[in-house]
Amino acid sequence: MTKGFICRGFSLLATLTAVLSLGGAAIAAPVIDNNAGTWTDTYNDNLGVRTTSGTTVVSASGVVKLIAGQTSGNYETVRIKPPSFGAWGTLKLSGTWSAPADVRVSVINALTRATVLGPVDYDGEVSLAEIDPVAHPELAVIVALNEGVVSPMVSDLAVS
Ligand SMILES: [Ca+2]
Repeated sequence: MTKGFICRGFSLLATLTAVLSLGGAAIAAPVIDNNAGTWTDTYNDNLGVRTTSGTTVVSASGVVKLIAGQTSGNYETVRIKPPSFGAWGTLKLSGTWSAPADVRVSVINALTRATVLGPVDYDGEVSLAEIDPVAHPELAVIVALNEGVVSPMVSDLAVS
């Protein structure tokens, strides 16, 4: 056994210990369920968020919200491309906000970055059924947050 191997072994052990010590509450996000054909991000980490502007992922509480002092901002998801998809279904957000205009969503082709839907006020589940899965095999969602009566927080985002 070489010294290098031992070091790598300890490093791996340290990594595993770090992962295990997070306990059952840690959910690797986003979660892709190939059987259900869903892509879900619960924001328990920032792995599903590609970029932020004026917003922040608060992993401990599992939400995305405006940075303190900001009245607007946005974030973009990583590429959404669940292999089991035959067709795009819906975009669904959960969280707290005071009016549909506080949360506006756009859907882009993650490869060409062309907008394929929106921006629209989020007023309940958005159908993605009109989006051609052949022309647009990978999508990304851009969520724009605007402070209303309350500061909006998105607690999860699901695409099917
Ligand atoms: Ca959450």
